Amino acid sequence: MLKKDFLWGASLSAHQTEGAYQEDGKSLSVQDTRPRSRNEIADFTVASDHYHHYREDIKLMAKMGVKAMRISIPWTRIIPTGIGAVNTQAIEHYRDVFNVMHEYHIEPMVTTYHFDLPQELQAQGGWTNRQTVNAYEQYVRVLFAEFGEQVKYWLTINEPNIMLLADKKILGFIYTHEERYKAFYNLMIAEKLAFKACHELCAQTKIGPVPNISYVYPATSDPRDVRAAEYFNAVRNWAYLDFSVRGIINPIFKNYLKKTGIELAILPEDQDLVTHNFPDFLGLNYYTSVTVEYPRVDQDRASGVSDQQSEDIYEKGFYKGLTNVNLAKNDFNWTIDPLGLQTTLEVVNDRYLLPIYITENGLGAYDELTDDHQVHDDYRIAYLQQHLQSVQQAVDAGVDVAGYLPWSALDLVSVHEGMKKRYGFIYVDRTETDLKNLARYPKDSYFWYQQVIHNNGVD
Ligand code: BGP
Repeated sequence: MLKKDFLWGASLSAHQTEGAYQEDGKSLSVQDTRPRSRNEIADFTVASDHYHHYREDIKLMAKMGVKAMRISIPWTRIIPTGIGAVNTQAIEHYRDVFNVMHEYHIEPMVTTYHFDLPQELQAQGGWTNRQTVNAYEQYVRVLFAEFGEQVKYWLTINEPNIMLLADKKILGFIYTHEERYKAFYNLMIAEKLAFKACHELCAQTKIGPVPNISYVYPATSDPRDVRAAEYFNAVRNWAYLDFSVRGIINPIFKNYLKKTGIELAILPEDQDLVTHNFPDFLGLNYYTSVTVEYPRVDQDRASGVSDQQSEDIYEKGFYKGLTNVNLAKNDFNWTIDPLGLQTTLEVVNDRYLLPIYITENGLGAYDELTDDHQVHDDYRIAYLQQHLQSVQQAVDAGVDVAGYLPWSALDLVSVHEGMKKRYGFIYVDRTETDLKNLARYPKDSYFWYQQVIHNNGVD
């Protein structure tokens, strides 16, 4: 049974929905400048035009019955130069967004940063440069001071693990091994500074990290495969949460780094910050599980280390991802593993014992709008239903899951696949190349979720 005050919601990120990419003083982020095909550039500049449709979108969310809505604020709107002057027009915009949410009794859950670093900071080394940490601290202090009264739930940095491991796909460039773990350290310090600033500036507010956590399975019981899974669990999952919640560098991760030529330690001047500032809850994004084996043959690494999809994972001498043949796949070849969510929740609970909000979970698919403006997305309903059953089983097993905010509130531009891959409860009428009229149409899953919220769970 879910708690009476279970936080039902839905999620979005700014750069995938807002558009208005150069309006009201916004500067360019790495999402605006990363290399894309021509069609895709047209995509991101307008996206779902949520910047101009937010009133309508929030109203539709309210009608669906959500109690919370996760959005992100673009750093490039608040502080266009990355560090320095604050853009008051942007402050007014988000003040109104939160006012509208409150009008409809929706709690905002706000991600401070979702893959969209100001280009100006990227040009100076981005997360490999410690200056970016100082800039982030200034930025989040502005957010907490301006919106601390309006926002009860803050999320720090969206999926730092996927951002670093799938760098090519998400950011458009590849980190060297050294750079990746320099950036890891700076991101983790930045997050600690956000915990500290939030607790100092807004006492009524709660803050948590938001990594993508998927339990990693060994392909077989061959002890080498089991060790491969242990390594990848540490590199992909625990390194991040151990830093945030326990204030340590995960030992298996540390050993992995050492074997690859990197000595990572918390700097003496950061020690106090790291061991005294912790999250109030965990935000957790989950799409599918991951399966790895010990790599028996050496191969070239094409890009990064891993992606959400297992086939891309490779690190010589440690692990190699492979498709789990026991699982079904979605339209885009991602495996579907609802039981994996239950396992992930139970393991995360076992390790960290904090309330968990599922801040992303959903199915990307090719949706079709009928002539009478309906979308019969029974496949999405099936996916969400099965994952919610897993959430409820985890809760029955003692895990404190406090909310569910699936991806996504409305159709948006997918990170990997543009506009053709849809996740929303609400259809946005446009295609990859044709902006059409951007009208909003609730899908079948919208009405299904309305009922789920009303019943406080699924059967
Ligand atoms: C997560 C991101 C989201 C979202 C989602 C789906 O990693 O936080 O921004 O995009 O993945 O991925 P995709 O859009 O590639 O299907």
